[in-house]
Amino acid sequence: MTTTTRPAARWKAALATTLVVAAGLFTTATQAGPTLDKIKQRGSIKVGVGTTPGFFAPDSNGRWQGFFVDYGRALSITVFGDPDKVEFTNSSPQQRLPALQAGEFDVLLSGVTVTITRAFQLGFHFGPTVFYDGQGILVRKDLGVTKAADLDGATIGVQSGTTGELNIADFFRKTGKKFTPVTIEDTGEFTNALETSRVDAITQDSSDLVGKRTQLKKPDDYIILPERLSKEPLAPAIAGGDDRWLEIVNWTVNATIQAEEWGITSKNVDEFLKSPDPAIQRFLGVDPSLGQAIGLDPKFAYNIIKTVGNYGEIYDRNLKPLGWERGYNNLWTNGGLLYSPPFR
Ligand SMILES: N[C@@H](CCC(=O)N[C@@H](CS)C(=O)NCC(=O)O)C(=O)O
Repeated sequence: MTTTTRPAARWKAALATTLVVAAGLFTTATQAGPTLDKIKQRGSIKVGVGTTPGFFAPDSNGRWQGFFVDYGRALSITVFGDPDKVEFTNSSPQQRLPALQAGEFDVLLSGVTVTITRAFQLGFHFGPTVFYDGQGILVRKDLGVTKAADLDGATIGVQSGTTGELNIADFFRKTGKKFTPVTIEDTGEFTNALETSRVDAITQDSSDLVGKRTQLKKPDDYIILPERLSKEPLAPAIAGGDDRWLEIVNWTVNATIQAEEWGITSKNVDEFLKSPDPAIQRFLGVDPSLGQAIGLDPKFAYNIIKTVGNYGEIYDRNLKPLGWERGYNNLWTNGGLLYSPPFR
């Protein structure tokens, strides 16, 4: 055996050094970011939300609760190590994207659908999809309608600024049927239009309709038609131009999904601190090397799981009471679409 370094090995060593230097530069570049700087200076995260039971709604004490709200608290934990350094504000579908662009929010957790024009034309970035949804139609039962195509000639309420406004027009164009859209910005007015028979039906993400139906005076007088007219992958939305903030959003969501995959919950997370699995040790910060390498508190994932729980716990706490099945919103290992990239 010779100890002389062969040319190929030397070349590899040189390349490795270059990569390490490049990685160093890249890390520095991703540290800077206008949104994250602003959040840190302000001492809190500004989150735009909707108002739908289960997803985002203030409780009787005025404290915001819900599936998306829990992701706001998880973000607050990643940034500040505290679930409550976050301020939730309701914003209409029409107002929220311009407000995000204007810097009034740091992130929207309001059921925003990822679309290509929102990415390219409007310059928004999206975190991982946290809820796979589809557009539904809520209709008065006494119309005797059982499928969307039966709504030929109907008057349908749509919320301005939503993908639903566009999808319903596509649906009727595609099927060669007619409808009269009534475009409404205000959410209260939107459901009110259905109750006062100003419209025959309203269309929105089914997540929204399921929650809003529970708020109607006579929910049993209305049904949600079985079809889903579109794909509505709902994800956290942020303004472009802050890579590090985007990665914080990405990996905060991923942590909740990865924890569920490993069976780590808010109840048993302390048991997992004794796990011999090096991947789990890095994930929970028992081995701090991962957190140190990425410049986050090595305990960030542990703190999220301990405080708000894993994806399944967040889902069950907020959405199970409304009768939601996991469906697509299940782990890839259970036939769903949720899949976290590796924490390494
Ligand atoms: N996913 C659709 C619709 C989003 C949407 O309208 N979401 C509902 C909540 S799920 C909302 O913000 N409603 C207004 C409110 O709740 O105040 C989009 O991105 O255009």
